[in-house]
Amino acid sequence: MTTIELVLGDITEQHVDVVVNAANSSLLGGSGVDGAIHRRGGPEILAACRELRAGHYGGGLPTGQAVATTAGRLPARWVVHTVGPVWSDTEDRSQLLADCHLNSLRVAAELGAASVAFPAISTGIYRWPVASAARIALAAVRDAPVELVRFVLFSQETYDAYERARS
Ligand code: AR6
Repeated sequence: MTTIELVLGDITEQHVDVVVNAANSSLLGGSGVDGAIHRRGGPEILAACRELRAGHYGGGLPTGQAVATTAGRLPARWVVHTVGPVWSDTEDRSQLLADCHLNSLRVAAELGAASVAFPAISTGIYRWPVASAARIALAAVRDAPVELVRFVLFSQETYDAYERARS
């Protein structure tokens, strides 16, 4: 049985095995949670991302996929980078958002991680409505291959949406 926790807070402060980053396909950083992770984690994370781009991920990380790096100076052991879909009014991209969660958990389990913290992927710059994102995320982690999944929500509004989607 996986324990699912919701907390209001900053994902860069979480003492878990894996912190999931809502990255973009370049893997070379951005704003929002991506910016915070690189800022707090230090240059080791970017160096590891550059190596990935120089190797298997020369074309970038496709939407819905996930890949691990060091967590640098973060209290976590690894960062798993995933790329959420940009919200679309005309196309249903829900499966890609579910895939972000499923693939991040698979990569975490392959590393031997027991605890994973997720941000509210795609709900910032990528404009996914938070009530919908919360439903998709919570459904995707239901049978997670790890002991603990913690959603770290950065605003009360996002926290409340996840709480509503859980009940
Ligand atoms: N801890 C937890 N959640 C956070 C933090 C934090 N420190 N900072 C922001 N959030 P976003 P996206 C929340 O925009 O929509 C980047 O530039 C934020 O309030 O970070 O998937 C990437 O490089 C929101 O609820 O990610 C991509 O280009 C959630 O994290 C693009 O943004 C996600 O917001 C990805 O957009």
